[in-house]
Amino acid sequence: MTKTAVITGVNGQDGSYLAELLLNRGYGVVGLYRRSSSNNFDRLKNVMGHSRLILNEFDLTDPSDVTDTIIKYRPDEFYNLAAQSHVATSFKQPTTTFEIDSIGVINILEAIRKFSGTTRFYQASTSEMFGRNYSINHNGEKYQDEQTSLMPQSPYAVAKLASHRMVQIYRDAYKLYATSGILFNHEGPRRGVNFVTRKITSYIGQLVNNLITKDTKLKLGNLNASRDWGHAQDYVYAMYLMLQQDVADDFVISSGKAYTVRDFVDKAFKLVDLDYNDYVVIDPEFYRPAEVDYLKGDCSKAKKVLGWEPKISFDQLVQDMVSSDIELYKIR
Ligand code: NAP
Ligand code: G4F
Repeated sequence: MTKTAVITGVNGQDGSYLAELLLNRGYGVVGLYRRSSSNNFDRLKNVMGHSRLILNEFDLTDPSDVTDTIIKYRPDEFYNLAAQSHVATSFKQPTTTFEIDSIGVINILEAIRKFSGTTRFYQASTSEMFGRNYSINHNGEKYQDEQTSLMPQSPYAVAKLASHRMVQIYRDAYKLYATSGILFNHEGPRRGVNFVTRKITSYIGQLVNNLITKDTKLKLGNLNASRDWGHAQDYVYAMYLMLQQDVADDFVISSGKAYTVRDFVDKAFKLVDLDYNDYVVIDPEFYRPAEVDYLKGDCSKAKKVLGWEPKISFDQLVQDMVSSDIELYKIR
């Protein structure tokens, strides 16, 4: 029988890749998007019109909308990918961030608990929850895994930590199949342009296509922060696997390698034979009130239990994003 999966944030980066994956696996997918005066379904162009895809307006912060959706579909699987996902924005909009990223998740958990107890729930938790904290292995290397304590450094991370704990509570107290993926940064050509990787590659795409010149500088903030960057296509497969286990649990999903923002920008510019120093300027506007300096995940548990590991390397990721943005701006 066809399984039904609900995806919130279906027109976000991860939502669009996950919709493709589940449709390819024979699911009926209910994709939920937030209404706006200028709805954008560009990321869904590969699946628009698919006979097993239903798209509905939805707002996570509205309890009756959430409850009605659960009652209407009583889905086999519910992937909550909707969020105010931009860390810097969360310092400017802490209340909105909390309403979406925390209260919104409680709305779903409550609706599942009351009306659809067999629905398997996936929550998009984040490595941002580790904040400045890390563990140290026997070689003296810093890393984060499921045992590392969480020390959030932004309103976004605090909101995500609250929902992360709620998922654990609903799993333990009410025996719901509720799981959180603690995903490290994952990117790709569909990444929003205000995240640092895509900001860099979209600048390069415009530069290479002569839509801007060297006089238009690329303004960035902290180049010294390290991130563990993977490809979103690999990471949505891990989400799917997490809901196929006998027992619900939380998993770190990461590449296991850390690079600085400077490494990313250097590599991206070198791919088009340019030196980033000629184009990048530091603008304090892009510094954050509090920064997370170092993220590098150890996903041994996911490898062992889920049989998951990343397939796309850092070099392939940067190449994919640069090539894709060069193509994108060619046709404009
Ligand atoms: P994204 O591209 O920003 O997508 C988020 C989606 O959520 C957007 O479609 C957005 O709609 C929607 N949304 C926001 N508020 C909503 C609301 N009140 N009701 C319904 N929908 C709402 O994020 P992503 O990169 O795909 O990430 C997916 C999830 O994983 C997020 O929860 C994020 O916090 C988490 N995460 C991401 C990463 C990463 O590196 N990408 C790592 C760890 C965790 P609009 O377009 O209208 O804003
Ligand atoms: O690309 P970023 O905005 O991603 P960040 O803050 O790591 O958050 C992303 O990953 C999290 C997982 O760890 C997700 F939960 C979250 O939803 C999001 O997807 O910034 C990466 C680094 C930061 O250290 C930032 O300070 O890049 C630095 N940076 C330097 N210049 C910049 C810029 N970030 C942005 N967005 N814009 C800049 O101009």
